[in-house]
Amino acid sequence: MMNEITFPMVVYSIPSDKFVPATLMAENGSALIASYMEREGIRPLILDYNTPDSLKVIAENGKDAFKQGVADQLVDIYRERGVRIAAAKMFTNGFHDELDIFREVKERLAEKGQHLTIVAHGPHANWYGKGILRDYRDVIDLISVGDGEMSAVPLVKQAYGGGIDPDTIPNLMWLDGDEVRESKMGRRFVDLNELPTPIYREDVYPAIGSKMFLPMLDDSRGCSFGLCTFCAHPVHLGPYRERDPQLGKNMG
Ligand code: B12
Ligand code: SF4
Repeated sequence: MMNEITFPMVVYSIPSDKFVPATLMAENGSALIASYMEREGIRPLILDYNTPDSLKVIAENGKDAFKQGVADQLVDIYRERGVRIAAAKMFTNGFHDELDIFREVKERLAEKGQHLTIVAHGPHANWYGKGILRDYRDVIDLISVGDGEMSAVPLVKQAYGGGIDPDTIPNLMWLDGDEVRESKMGRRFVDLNELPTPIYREDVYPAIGSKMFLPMLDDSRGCSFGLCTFCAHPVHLGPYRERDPQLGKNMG
């Protein structure tokens, strides 16, 4: 039954050397997707490791021990709740550590016959998605490109239904043999005026109490200029779209 499904969304962007204080801010995109999940009776669980507690453990025990602790915790949660699909937000910071953790989690679950599908999203997954699919095919199964609003719920429903058919879900990339494929549904862009309120409750987002709580107002996405060669925003965020300023005023 759908209401017994837990959908975990891991947020991990702890850099290998210096710490970036902005990682301590509450995570906007996962809290937004959590809202779509709850509407459908799916239980979202945001596992945000960008916290002061993580830094304490790293300072006291070192990074390897910390990573091992994260992997152990994820294995326990995914086993206990029979998780079949999980999300991994990927920033450039912490990218390789996150891969190490998920590789171990996948392997340990597979040893007990539990297959885990991992969908990567976020800035690093968007920019380097094709390379990630080819180079880390043992870890990452799908990449969510751009807006996740239209793809997250169907992915979870299919994962617990008859199996995932990525061609029926927009904004996805995956590896087919050695070729990177994109969904036949193509790219879709959400209407920002229809965005729900992100969920920052502790039962959904257990680490929220230790985050800097400055919620982001998603007032625009995309870029219609799109000519700056160094910039990936036009590629994955699509054309410039604004949210009705009145909605922002009401939310405030
Ligand atoms: C707002 C913002 C911030 C805020 C974040 C606040 C918050 N509460 O989340 C703050 C100021 C904290 C911040 C900090 C930093 N940021 Co910043 N930030 C942005 C910005 C402008 C918008 C991000 C955003 O909120 N988008 C809207 C939300 C709703 O989208 P989203 O989070 O991407 O979520 C979508 C997907 O992830 C997906 N999704 C989510 N869950 C799931 C689940 C499933 C199953 C699926 C299918 C999809 C899916 O759907 C969501 C909705 O569409 C982006 C640029 C951009 N326009 O993307 C840069 C950007 C993400 N930031 C960047 C950087 C570098 C940083 C910092 C490292 C800066 C610094 N030196 O301190 C820190 C690191 C923060 C961290 N967590 O590690 C880079 C990342 C580069 C990279 N490759 O990693 C970006 C891309 C800007 C840039 N071009 O340089 N940032
Ligand atoms: S830097 Fe990127 S987002 Fe800004 S105008 Fe250039 S292409 Fe658009």
